[in-house]
Amino acid sequence: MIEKILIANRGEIALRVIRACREMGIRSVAVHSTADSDAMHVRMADEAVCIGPPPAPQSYLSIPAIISACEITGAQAIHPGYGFLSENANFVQILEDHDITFIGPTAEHIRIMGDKITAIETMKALGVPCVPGSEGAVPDLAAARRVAAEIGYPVIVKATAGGGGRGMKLALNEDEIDTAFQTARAEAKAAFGNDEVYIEKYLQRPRHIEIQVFGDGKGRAVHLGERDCSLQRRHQKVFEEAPGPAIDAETRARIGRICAEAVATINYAGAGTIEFLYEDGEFYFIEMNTRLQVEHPVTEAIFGVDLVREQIRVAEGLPMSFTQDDLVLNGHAIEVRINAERLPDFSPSPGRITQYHAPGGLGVRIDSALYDGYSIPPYYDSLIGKLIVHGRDRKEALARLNRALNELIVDGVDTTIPLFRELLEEPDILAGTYNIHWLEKWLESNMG
Ligand code: MV4
Repeated sequence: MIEKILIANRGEIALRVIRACREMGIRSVAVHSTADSDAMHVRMADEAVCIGPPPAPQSYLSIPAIISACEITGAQAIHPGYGFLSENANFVQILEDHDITFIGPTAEHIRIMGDKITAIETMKALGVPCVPGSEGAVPDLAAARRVAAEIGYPVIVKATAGGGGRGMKLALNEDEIDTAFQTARAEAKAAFGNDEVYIEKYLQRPRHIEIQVFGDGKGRAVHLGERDCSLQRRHQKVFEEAPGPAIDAETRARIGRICAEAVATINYAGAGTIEFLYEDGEFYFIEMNTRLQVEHPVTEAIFGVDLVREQIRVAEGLPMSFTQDDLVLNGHAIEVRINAERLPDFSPSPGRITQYHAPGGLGVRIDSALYDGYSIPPYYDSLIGKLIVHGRDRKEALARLNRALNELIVDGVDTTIPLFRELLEEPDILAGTYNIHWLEKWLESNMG
């Protein structure tokens, strides 16, 4: 039994994990940098350990500091949250060697999915539909030309070590393949120290649909439907919803079953997200994330489950507390990400919060580590809160989002809140008719 969990993270996700621990009667340990001594996660946890100076490589990413904090406090397990060390296979390997339980999948599964080529090969072998593309790495220019001509233009060259939009180059026709291949390779080498690239057919106007999966590590797994996360700016999601407005029950059941069977087959443990591009009624696998995601609350809302609690159960060797048949989709949920950023350029806006008022009422959830008088430090990412609304249907969720946004007050710093008030006036947002390019185009014509 896990009696004490160390949370190797900060901000709203650290609170999210502490809350699950409390409800399960598990003690929590916060770690923090010197910039976060006054942070809410430090106050809310049962214990706190300072692990280093403000820059993340010396604190939240410092494996020795975090393991020392475990030893000092007697924490038997680590929850990584998202970002930081959450998808670091070496970290998970080191924890295994120290007999500290990692609340998440094995180092091996993280490694497989962290390399996009092995991820695709694995998923393809498991019957998951993938984008037409090269079989594995493309070794040289001659191969790139041949593969691209075979697939048909446009194509996209991607770094196997990339992901989340880093290390991709588009080639619209054969005049562009040489440059695309060579720059992708050079940039991959510089950014990741790994110059392996692969080529896919470029899909021109897909949606980003991701399937939430959950495995017990012993061959059982379920899916919890999809999230439509197409509304992104520079590969940062800003608005996410579940279910996807373009996905019907039959489609959900079909792709969901494929994903659940795939992760069951590999004995995957814990929460995972299988990312697809969805175009003209077809799913194309692109990547798998082996962590709890920022947008997990929309899935929790519509299925009425606590995904962090399930992560902890599975890490303890317990079964999940539900089967596929127990999971009944109820209503519609939307999340908007509140970032401390200045519009129109989304530049960081750290500083002191002079007034904070959170909305409430039926179907409203706020995940945030803000409080009146808190100073947002400049060292970390700009997410300061998530507003999640749940309604009986999409229309009710949108009305509730509008209402909650009008109650929400965050003063003292600039935030993305005004963006959401504007988006809720857009016919395409209200109708759910958007794809991965919609937001960037809208920002271009509405914010210059
Ligand atoms: C693609 C694509 C079109 N065709 N792959 C960007 C992030 C990374 N996760 C995958 N990405 C894309 N891969 C093929 N074969 C278009 C994108 C893409 C994108 C994907 C999801 C959400 C937003 C996006 C914005 C630009 C490009």
